[in-house]
Amino acid sequence: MTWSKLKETIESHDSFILSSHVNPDGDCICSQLALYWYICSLGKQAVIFNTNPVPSKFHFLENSDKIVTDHPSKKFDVLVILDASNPGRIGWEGYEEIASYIVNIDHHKDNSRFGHLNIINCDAAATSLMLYEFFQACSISYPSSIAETIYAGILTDTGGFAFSNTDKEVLRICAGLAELGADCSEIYRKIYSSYSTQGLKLRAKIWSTLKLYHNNRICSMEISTEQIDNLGIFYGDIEGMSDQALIGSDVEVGLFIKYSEDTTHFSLRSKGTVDVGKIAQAIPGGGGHTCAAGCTIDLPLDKAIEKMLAMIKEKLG
Ligand SMILES: [Mn+2]
Repeated sequence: MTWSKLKETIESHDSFILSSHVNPDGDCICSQLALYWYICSLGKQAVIFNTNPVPSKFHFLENSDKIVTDHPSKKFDVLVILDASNPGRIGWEGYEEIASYIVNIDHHKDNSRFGHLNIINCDAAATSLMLYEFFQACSISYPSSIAETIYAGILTDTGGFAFSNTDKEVLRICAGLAELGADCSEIYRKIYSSYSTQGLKLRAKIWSTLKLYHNNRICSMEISTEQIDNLGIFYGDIEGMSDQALIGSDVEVGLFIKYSEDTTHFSLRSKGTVDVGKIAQAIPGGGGHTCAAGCTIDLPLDKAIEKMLAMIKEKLG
């Protein structure tokens, strides 16, 4: 059984580095923090290293201040990559050299199984939910702070229990986490009602760029990296804007676009008629799920939008 293999791997090594994908979301951070807690609880050494910092809305999570963005100079026994489907997603170089054994725990269906130990469950609503399964399978009991962390990871990867990956099993697990001490409304408030003043001003700017295409079936909003930098906020603080592009009743595909002079990043959302994961995968380095995906096209904004709209229209018919 794979979970016992993970437990054995942790028990038989001493030092661990945990990493996840660029622009980390709630599931990245929460799955890392849950595993970090377990490794530390055994008296072993663990470092969490991500390319980008933790968005401020997740600062309430225990040990989120321990996550570093400086590439560690030392080597570790084991590298665990969580919630990332291929090494390109982690955004840093030299992952093969930093540890001799690589574990990948993930739920993306485009996973390339690049680890020595791959624990991949494409049916799991979140990687954090897989950590819940690990603790269950190995009878590992954990404090309420970790129930809160796992709950927060599931909450964010299901879009606040709104995406189609929310099912009775997810709700049952979350009810169990609430029983263990996760305060549902408090966690929701901290994550979803936590915008900084600058973040709100930026959101107003983004809303003003709304455009509709293809009989209102495609909606896009955009922001330049220059505007983001000028307001001095983290990319993660505008993470939820991609979901906002999908709230129109006629809209089937939503796009949230971040662009610089010659590079255009798309966060894609779908209500299910179009598999945006497939669209993102067609672009090198892109990927994701049926209803939520991302990719970067190395073209200026207008050319990149043209290319993206053509791909979506072809699928929408
Ligand atoms: Mn995830």
